[in-house]
Formats: sequence, structure tokens, C-alpha cells
Amino acid sequence: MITVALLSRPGLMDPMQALLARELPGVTVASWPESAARDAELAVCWKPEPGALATMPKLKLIHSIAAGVDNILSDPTVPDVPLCRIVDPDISAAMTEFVLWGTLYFHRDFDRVVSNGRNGVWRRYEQRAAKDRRVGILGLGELGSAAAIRLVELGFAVSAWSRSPKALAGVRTYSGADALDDFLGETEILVSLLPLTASTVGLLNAGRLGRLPKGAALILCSRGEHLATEDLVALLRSGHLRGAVLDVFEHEPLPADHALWREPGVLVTPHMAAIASWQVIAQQVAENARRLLRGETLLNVVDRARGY
Ligand code: NDP
Ligand code: OXD
Repeated sequence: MITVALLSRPGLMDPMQALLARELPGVTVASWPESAARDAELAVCWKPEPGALATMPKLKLIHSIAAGVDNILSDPTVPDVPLCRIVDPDISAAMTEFVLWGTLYFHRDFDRVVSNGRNGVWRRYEQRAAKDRRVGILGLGELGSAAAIRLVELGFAVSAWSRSPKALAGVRTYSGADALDDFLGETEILVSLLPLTASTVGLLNAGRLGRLPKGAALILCSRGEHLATEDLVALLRSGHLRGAVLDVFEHEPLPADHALWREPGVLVTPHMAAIASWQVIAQQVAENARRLLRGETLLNVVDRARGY
């Protein structure tokens, strides 16, 4: 049977021990840096220590416990074996819920009335129909397309931007770097669902966010490294941007004394937009382990050259 190594901060993957043992009878599960982990054929990872995967001579497959794999590929020494990620309808549904909530938060002025309510201010705002609200999604993959479909169903004017050309009913699509400014120019609520790669790091900077129309808002669900935080804060303070829901940060957890917690217009959420269940993760890892042993095609393989 196979040996599986768990690589993460201590304790994070404890639930995986029993779940993998149930899914893969006879499996040996070892947590890095136990010596048995070094003999593993399969590594299951969240932010593995840089260099750790390179010390595993029998490694045949690396599995992310998340949809994103930036925390693995950021290590230049990661061995050149297949890398798989988690793709699951429940994650897409959870992300869709979060995006819908964030969209309605701005669209229905909850950001303003919650703030007003703290000061006892009774104020109503002019309502706009969903069809007149332009929501733009960066990234039209598993999560972006699921959210886009539901936003279209609710009647929003939805556009999306991807690397390659895409077609999705009811969605105005843009692709490639040259189309980004046009896409941003027509977006009032910007949702980021991009993977973190060399092409997308720092994408949301003053130049790009400044292309959004005055009064636009940001919902950042992708990675903290996509955002130039100081540029966002400057645009909020100047009044160009209205607000931001930030779910992801370069350093997590966001420290309690971080200024973003208290920045007017910013709502911080604790990387909770879509959290995969340990059961689903174990099932998908086990399915790929069985496929590996049988020499079959693996599921949800990441394109290492693209970085996602
Ligand atoms: P996918 O790989 O399915 O989709 C990625 C999309 O981004 C694709 O449409 C792709 O374009 C597009 N894209 C990638 N690079 C570029 C680029 N340079 N320019 C334009 N478009 C680009 O990813 P998922 O939808 O599964 O996940 C997206 C991200 O969401 C994850 O990587 C992770 O960072 C984040 N995430 C956050 C969670 C949270 O709780 N906050 C939970 C889960 C994920 P194309 O279609 O042409 O390939
Ligand atoms: C993910 C995440 O990538 O939780 O799945 O951010």
C-alpha cells in the first residue's frame, strides 16, 4: 500500500489521519517531519515548508487540500510530479453564496446602513434594479463561473475576465491583458476569483483599481497578494472607491492590530468564503491515490506551466 505524508502547520490536518485510513485501507499516514513521511509516494499539502517536498525521493503525486495551489508552487524546489487540487460542487456553492452576499451588501446599501445604524442615523438610499448593477468577475473558472451563473439568474449585469476566451450565457466576457481596462471600466462591483500566479500577483493596484468607475466596490476572494492594500486604502480615502470586502490576506490570520480591521469602508472576513470539508478532501485525495496505484488518469491536475 501507499504512504501519505501530510505537510502543513502542526495540527491543521489531524482530521485527515482517520479519514484517509478509512478511505484507503492499509495506508500509512505520517505528518511531516516524521521520518515515515520522507518515504511517502503521496504528499497532501497546505503551505508546505519550502524545500520539504524536494527531500522525498519516492514522491509520485502532490495533492493540495485547497482549490488554490500557489502555496505549493511558490517553492521553486517542488519536484516535477503531478499536482492535483480540490474541485467540488459544495465549494463552488459556498463561494457563490459569499459572492452573492458581498454583491447584495453593496448593491442594497447594507455597508452604508450598518455604518449609519451605529450612529443612530435613519437614512434610505435610492434603490437600483439588479439589471442596472454591473458586477464584474476576475476569473471565470470553477468558482467564477458558478458565481456568474447565479448572479445572472438574479438579474445582475454580469461580465467576466479570463486568460483565454470564454462564453457563458448572459455574461459579457473579456479575455487577455489587453481587455482588462475595458472590463474594469464597466464594473461597479468587482469580484476577484483569480488564481495567484506570476501573471496575477499585484494585479489590483492603483492603476487597475483606478479604472473602476467612481463609487465601485471590491470583493476579494482570491489571494491577498493580488491586492496592493495601500493603493486600495488610498482609493477608499479619496472617495474613488466605496468599499471592500476582503476575505484573503498576504499574511493570515490578519493580526488583531492590523489597520485594515478599522479602515472605514473595509469589511474583513477570515478566509471563509469557501472552505472544503475534510471528508471531501480525503475522498478526492483517496480517489487520486487509487488512480495513481492503478496507473489511471488523475483528477483535477494543475497545469504547472500556467501555475493553476
Ligand atoms: P480555476 O483554475 O478553475 O479558474 C481560474 C480562472 O482564472 C480561469 O478562468 C482562468 O482563465 C483565470 N485566469 C488565470 N490566470 C489569468 C490571467 N493571467 N488573466 C486572466 N484570467 C486568468 O480556479 P478556481 O475558480 O477553482 O479558483 C480560483 C481561486 O479562488 C483559487 O486559486 C484560490 O486562490 C481562490 N479560492 C479562495 C477561497 C476562499 O475561501 N477565499 C476558496 C477557494 C478558492 P482561463 O479560464 O482562461 O484558464
Ligand atoms: C482555496 C482556499 O484555495 O481555501 O481552496 O483559499
